[in-house]
Amino acid sequence: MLGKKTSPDTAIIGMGRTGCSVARFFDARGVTYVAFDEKLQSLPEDIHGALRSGPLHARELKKFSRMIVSPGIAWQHPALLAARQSGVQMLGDLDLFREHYSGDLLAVTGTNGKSTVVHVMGQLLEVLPGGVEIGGNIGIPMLDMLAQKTVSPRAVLELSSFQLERCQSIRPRWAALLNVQPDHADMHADMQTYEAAKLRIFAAQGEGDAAMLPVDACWDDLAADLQKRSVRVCRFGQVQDVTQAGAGLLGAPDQRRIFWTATDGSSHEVAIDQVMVRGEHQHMNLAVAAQAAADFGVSQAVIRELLTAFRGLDHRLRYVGQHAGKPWYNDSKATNPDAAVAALNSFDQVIWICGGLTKGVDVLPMLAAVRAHVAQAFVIGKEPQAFVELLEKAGIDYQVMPDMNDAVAHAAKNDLSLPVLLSPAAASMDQFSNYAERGLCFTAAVAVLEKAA
Ligand code: UMA
Ligand code: ADP
Repeated sequence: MLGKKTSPDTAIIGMGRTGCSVARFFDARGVTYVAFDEKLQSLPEDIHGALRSGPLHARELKKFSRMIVSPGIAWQHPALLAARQSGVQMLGDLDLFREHYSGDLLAVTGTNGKSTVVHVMGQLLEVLPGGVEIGGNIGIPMLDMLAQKTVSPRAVLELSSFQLERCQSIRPRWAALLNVQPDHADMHADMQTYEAAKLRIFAAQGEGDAAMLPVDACWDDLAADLQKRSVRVCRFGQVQDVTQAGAGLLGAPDQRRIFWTATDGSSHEVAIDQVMVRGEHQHMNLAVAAQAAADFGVSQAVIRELLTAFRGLDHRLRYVGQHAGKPWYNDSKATNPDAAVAALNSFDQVIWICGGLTKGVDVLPMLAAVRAHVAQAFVIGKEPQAFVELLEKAGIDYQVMPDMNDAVAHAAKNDLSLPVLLSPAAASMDQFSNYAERGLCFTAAVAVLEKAA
């Protein structure tokens, strides 16, 4: 499909990490293209193609026969829509990856937990001969994975709804949908469209493939459809006994265990008190990763060892330390309400730092969790109103803070020796360049407390 041409019939739209990796991929194969970006003024020096900066116009895009569109550009962007309607083929980098990768593909999607699951799967599958590559939305553009001298015989991709939405076809040998929760309402027309994008992960699966789905009844029809297509379906969730799911959590809270199923049908467990990460949501993520590893032949001993050694990823409900008489937790990656609810539910009572960009998502569904677990709140972000309404409704004492440093300083002054939890329930880009910068700003402000003490 990749022909060598002198006059480019291919456009790359969006020259962020994805667009640049597509450009390098084409450069390495002698494929010519024109790169478009609405903001960038120049390309990195090692990229050969020409850049057209400025607003995208349909009349210009219609001159190309195909486009590789970056995930961060709205699929409904008027210029893209018009070009699509006039017959221009639009693909994602995932289509190029699928065409050029011949190993076993494992893919993970869902609103929350993807990076954690992909990371743990990466650590577990690494022990197999030839190891594993991980990439995709986790931050490693997937075509970069193909640029290495030796490419592993298996790859795990974290896939966002945006990547799945613009991919024509993908057939992972093993695929997991972790959950679908409200997020990205500013980019998808509605929840149905968002969910439909995520479900594309299973669309081409058939005999010999495996799918993991939550045990909740809302996924029963999808499970039945996949089974009709001879896909091996494994459900996961919190259950009473191992006959109800292939993987998940078992037992009362004080006797909770993570379990998964080996290929011979035997069930395996790790007790929660041996696991370092906090929160049922994180334990469930470990169960999914354990199941993937078991499906691909990783030994039960290795799975158990890794699950008990895993400390969690940075900015995902990570313990920062004991400062000013309180334990501090960084969950900056909680960029939507469900992630923050999962964090709040992991504690009895907390002092909560929240706020940022809601991306059009309603925060009021957090009401019950906020009432149950928040003793006092500090709201950051340039649009505090939604959080103010939530906290007023919940009857929780709160203050709006100009920035993270103030929020941390005020939280430290609280007399209660409760944990302080940064779990914003919102994106960070109003005050930070990304969630990681927000998390680092939080941990730096907490470290200052230590010095001041
Ligand atoms: N641009 C335009 N017009 C637009 C929007 C963007 O020209 O209307 C240009 C920007 O100027 C910029 C480029 O497009 O130069 C940005 O491209 P991009 O937003 O697609 O970002 P990438 O750098 O390619 O990163 C993407 C993912 N980003 C998004 O989906 C928003 C990264 O996920 C991913 O790690 C990377 O590809 C490699 O696969 C980040 C993310 O925030 C972590 N993902 C979202 C999330 O997890 O919630 C989905
Ligand atoms: P993603 O890559 O999907 O954003 P991460 O593993 O980076 O997932 O976690 C993002 C946020 O979601 C973190 O705050 C994390 O604690 C939270 N989280 C992880 N798993 C779940 C889950 N199953 N339900 C709700 N929140 C979750």
